Amino acid sequence: MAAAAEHARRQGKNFFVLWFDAHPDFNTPETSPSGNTHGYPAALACGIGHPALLRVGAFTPLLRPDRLVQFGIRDIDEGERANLRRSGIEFHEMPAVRERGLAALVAHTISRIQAAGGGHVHVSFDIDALDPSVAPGVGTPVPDGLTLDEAVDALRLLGQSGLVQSLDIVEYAATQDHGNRTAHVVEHLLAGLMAGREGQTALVA
Ligand SMILES: [Mn+2]
Repeated sequence: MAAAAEHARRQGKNFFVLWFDAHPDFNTPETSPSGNTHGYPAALACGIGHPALLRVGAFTPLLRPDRLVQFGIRDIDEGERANLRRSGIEFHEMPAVRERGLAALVAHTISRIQAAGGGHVHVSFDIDALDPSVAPGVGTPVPDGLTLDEAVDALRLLGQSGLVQSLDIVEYAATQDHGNRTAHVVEHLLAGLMAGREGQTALVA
């Protein structure tokens, strides 16, 4: 994300992050019950957290809080929720995703970004956004996640938008996987994004 933010700045583009995850990863050392730095990166990207960790990128903040949108969230710590609210982060928890539909939420976000003049959209996809029955190969499974169809449809829309310039798919835990099932799911996710990018140059890191 730090590298993508730096690239976007060099191109003179506004930097947006669309974050798919069961977890907001918006803790700070003060709010984290576990003290696990794994729960910090979204907050750090927005310039919130321990000074030593804020130095990971070339500059800080990497990202304006109003340019971060999170989907599929269903495991939030209390202090973390307060951090999200204070920063004004738009985050869509699973009940809202079920009610409005992931594709509709993503389509709305795409329109908003286009209306703001577009920019560099980075997609950060934590595999635990998916339901553990779909993708068991993750370190921190949380029930009631996205279906594979929901995720692939959303990524296809993002591919079609032409806005996505960089992508990470994270948290694959091979030792937790059942016969490569989750690895194949990741292939479907990538295929969804690329299907929407017909005629465009693939730029995936
Ligand atoms: Mn996660």
